[in-house]
Amino acid sequence: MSVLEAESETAGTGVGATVPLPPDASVEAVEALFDMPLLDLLYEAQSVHRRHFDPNSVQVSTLLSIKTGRCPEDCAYCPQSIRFETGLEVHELMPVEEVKAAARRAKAAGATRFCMGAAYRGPKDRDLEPIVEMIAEVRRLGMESCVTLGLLKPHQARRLADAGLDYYNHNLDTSEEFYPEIIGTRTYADRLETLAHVRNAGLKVCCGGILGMGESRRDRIELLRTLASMQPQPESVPINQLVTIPGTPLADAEPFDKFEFVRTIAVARILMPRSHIRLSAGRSDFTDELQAMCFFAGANSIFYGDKLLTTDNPVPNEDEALFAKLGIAAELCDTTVAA
Ligand code: SAM
Ligand code: DTB
Ligand code: SF4
Repeated sequence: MSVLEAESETAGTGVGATVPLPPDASVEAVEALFDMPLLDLLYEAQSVHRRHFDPNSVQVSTLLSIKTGRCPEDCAYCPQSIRFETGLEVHELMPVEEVKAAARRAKAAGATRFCMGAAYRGPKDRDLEPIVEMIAEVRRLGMESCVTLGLLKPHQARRLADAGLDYYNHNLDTSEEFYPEIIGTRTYADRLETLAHVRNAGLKVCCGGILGMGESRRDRIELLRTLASMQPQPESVPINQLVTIPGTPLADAEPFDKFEFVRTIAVARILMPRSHIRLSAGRSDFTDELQAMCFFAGANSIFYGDKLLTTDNPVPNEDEALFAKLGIAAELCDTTVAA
């Protein structure tokens, strides 16, 4: 049986919830969580997780790059920046019909959320019109829709909301302090502003970061504290492990410690008890056992399909086998609206 057919009966909870920070989410308190013996931390995170979610249910999203490469930004991790020679196969915005066909294939494979990514600093108004049609098709198919298009102006966020978009993905990537080491062409404040426009337009927020860029634990703590202090907290929190791309400034970054990855997931779960925490980029590099540990730490969402935007993801067969071995079922879509 496909992993996507084995749906659990319990959909996720907590969409749009305003969650007060735990009584003490000071730097010291969050540091103390990171410092806990690993098994105590996992036990705490799993206990929180079970209060809010079915522990054997994982949300499954499909990702498609609708505009690839030639991005003017200088994000040091990214294969799609025009500033780095990464040998990427570039393409302009895909024709609407091609995206619609891909969405139909995703639906046929059982996907419940379809996410579309574009390598823009931010979209021009005229770029939004075909994207609005793509969103409408995803909704017609009865899937949740998500796009990630870079910086947005308020009227653009409203345009997307009017089109029926469910989620907007825009990551903070790291702490405010470390951020300038990674990105020079837009600021942390720009990102927070876009996130505010997205929220004000009534969209659900998908916002997370990347681990393994040379940041310190203190930076990871600050990233999580910033995410957790957003009110409401982001409904979806992707935690990416850096995928090192030859030609980018971070090509030779040291491999990231896997237990630190698990700890970061666990602390995210404790600080954002009702959010879906997504085990995102980097999964190709993880063993089954490590992924199981991430699920135990409170991760409850993945990207399903053999490609992320431009890099490899585990092939569907592997994920199906993993879910079967762990007794995990794909979460039902918690949106019933179809245009
Ligand atoms: N251009 C838009 C933006 O930056 O907001 C949307 C697309 S961008 C590729 C989406 C996210 O992918 C980035 O915010 C970053 O967190 C993640 N990402 C990009 N390259 C990555 C890599 N090599 N490893 C891990 N995550 C990556
Ligand atoms: C997110 O946080 N991770 C996804 C999604 N949001 C758009 C993208 C990961 C990209 C990894 C590098 C690539 O495939 O190009
Ligand atoms: Fe462009 Fe987004 Fe890549 Fe940054 S992460 S270079 S904004 S595509």
